[in-house]
Amino acid sequence: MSLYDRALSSELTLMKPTTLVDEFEHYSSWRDAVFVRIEALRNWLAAEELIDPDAELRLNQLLERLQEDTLNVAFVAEFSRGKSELINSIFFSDYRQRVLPSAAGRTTMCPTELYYNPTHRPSLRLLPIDTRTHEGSIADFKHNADAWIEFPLNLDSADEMSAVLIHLADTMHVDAATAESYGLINPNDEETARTLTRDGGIAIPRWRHALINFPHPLLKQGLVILDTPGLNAIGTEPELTLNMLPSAHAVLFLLAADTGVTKSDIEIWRQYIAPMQGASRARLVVLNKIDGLWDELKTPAEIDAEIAKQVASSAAQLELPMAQIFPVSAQKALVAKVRNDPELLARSRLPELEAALTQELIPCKQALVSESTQAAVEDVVIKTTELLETRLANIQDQVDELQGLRGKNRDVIQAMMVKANEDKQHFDRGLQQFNALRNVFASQVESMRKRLGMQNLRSEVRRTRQAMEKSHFSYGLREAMGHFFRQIDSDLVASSSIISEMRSMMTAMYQKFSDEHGLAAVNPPDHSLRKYRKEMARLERIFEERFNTVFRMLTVGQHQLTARFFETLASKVVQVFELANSETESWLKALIAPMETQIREHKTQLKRRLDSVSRIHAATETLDARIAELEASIETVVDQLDNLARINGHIVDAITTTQSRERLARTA
Ligand SMILES: Nc1nc2c(ncn2[C@@H]2O[C@H](COP(=O)(O)OP(=O)(O)OP(=O)(O)O)[C@@H](O)[C@H]2O)c(=O)[nH]1
Ligand SMILES: [Mg+2]
Repeated sequence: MSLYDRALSSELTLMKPTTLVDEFEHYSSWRDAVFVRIEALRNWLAAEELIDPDAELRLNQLLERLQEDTLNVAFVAEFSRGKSELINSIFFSDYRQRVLPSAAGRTTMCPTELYYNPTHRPSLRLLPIDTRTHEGSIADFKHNADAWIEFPLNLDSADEMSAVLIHLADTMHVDAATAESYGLINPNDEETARTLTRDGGIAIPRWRHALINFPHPLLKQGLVILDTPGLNAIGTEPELTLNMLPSAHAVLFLLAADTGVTKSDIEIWRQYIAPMQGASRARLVVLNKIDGLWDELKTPAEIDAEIAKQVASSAAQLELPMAQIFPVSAQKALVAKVRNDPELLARSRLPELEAALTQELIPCKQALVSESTQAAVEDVVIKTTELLETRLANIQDQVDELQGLRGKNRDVIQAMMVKANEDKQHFDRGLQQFNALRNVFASQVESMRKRLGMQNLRSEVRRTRQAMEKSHFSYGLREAMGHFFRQIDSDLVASSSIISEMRSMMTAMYQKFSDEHGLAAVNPPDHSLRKYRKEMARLERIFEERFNTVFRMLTVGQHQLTARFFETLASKVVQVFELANSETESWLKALIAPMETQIREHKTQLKRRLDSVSRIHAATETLDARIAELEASIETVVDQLDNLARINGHIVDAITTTQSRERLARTA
């Protein structure tokens, strides 16, 4: 049993687990239950041979997403506001001491991600700062284990762990030119002049990024915590602002009661946090260090009034409702948890923040997951039900037809055979039209892939990179980037129009098959590239902002900086395009696959009908035997429909049970 587990089990006997741990576990078990039931659906569909490749792909993707589901919480603020201390007190108090280094002045020197990956040993991994001069974003480096320096974490010794984690605060001394080449200082900046030492050198972070793999119960369930250093480093690591903060499900922004809301607090808030919008995102503002206001000469009521005053003025400055600001003392909360002092814990007001975090974060996340899960499952279930119902109706028709033959003479049977044959031929002609449509689609898909494909994008990136290298004035750089974004947008617009054209052609085809051959009229799925265009516009805005602040004055170092910024931006654009591509490819499958399934089904039924009439005509089979056979298959299909509805019901139950429980809890 590790020290950690021991600490946890004694914790369990001493006090109730915090609500956040509780709710998170609850969420995870909800997700596991949903997973198991969707897996059951997929397996059943496969066993009954009712799954088409598109549905199989979608269900597998859904299962994968549920398994890899993470919940990202980022802590952002100017330095020394107490981010690391707050993380210690919310998540690591079980360790009964500080896990992350937290001290006066700048402490955390690089963005730090805490997560748990069971296939890797508990460790601290550090990416050296000089990788800033190499090509590749942090996301790229994550795939390259050799780029990192790894320290194992000994879970049995809190002291040893703290000794290792102190590396998060490592700095090193370099000359100004080196710091500039890493993009860490701006030589035109007053601040830089002030920070240079007498020999012209400067202390810079030793690491660019840190990964902590740690088996905390919450991290095991998929929580990912992002601790960030103060403003300077935020501004200079583009990936933080491009990628990590926008993908966080919740952001905690910290202020400190001892400093009040400073100019740089407001800057960070306006530039990085306020623009992040969307219902799926929780944003909490924390006013930390309220213990500084615990004046022993004042009454509790006076202290409360003082805290309320600070909350009100912070709210006014950030233009937020007061209820969105949580006054706490991270440090006293940590002490209270370590000493098991409920009175001090209550005074630290951390429980209120934890409750708000729990209430905002988990329901937001759960709503998102259940929405997308429900939509995907519903789609597969509806398509399968339609298929089975068509099959049922077809068999029923055949039974009726055969029953009508009782007591009829051979001439009538002969006529029926002719009719069945005609129907089959008519359908085969329809099929030829469908095949022609597929050929048209093939050439449309090809021209779309030329626009949207990765090859096109990569050569666009190359062209822009060359144009940037050639230009020595900021005007040229800006022009090259502007051209890059315009080109991408026009590719997206062209692809969008191909998509809508294909969709309307498919709609017409479904209508035709439904009118002429009685196939179910399916509404082909819609697909839009709008969100990718929006994302590109966002990236362009970030570029513009950065250009206006940092790149306007173009020194040699700045030129390198711009180039590196472009690399990060380009790798993000590549990522977005990869997403757009894979989504478009799955849409293409979803556009065509259901029609193919229906056609295959209809063809089988037509052939079966012709077979049975022919066999009866040739007197190789009696009418009654054939009808009995068909009735047996009706029973099979009816059973399948029942089972499908039952399995779907299980999934819906799994998704909704907990939600209503949560709603009850919230309204109670
Ligand atoms: N009095 C008081 N001090 C606190 C509180 N929270 C943090 N501190 C102190 O403030 C200092 C900075 O805390 P950190 O946790 O290192 O702050 P940070 O935001 O992570 O700072 P950087 O890592 O430098 O960006 C430390 O000395 C903490 O002990 C609090 O609630 N009350
Ligand atoms: Mg810190």
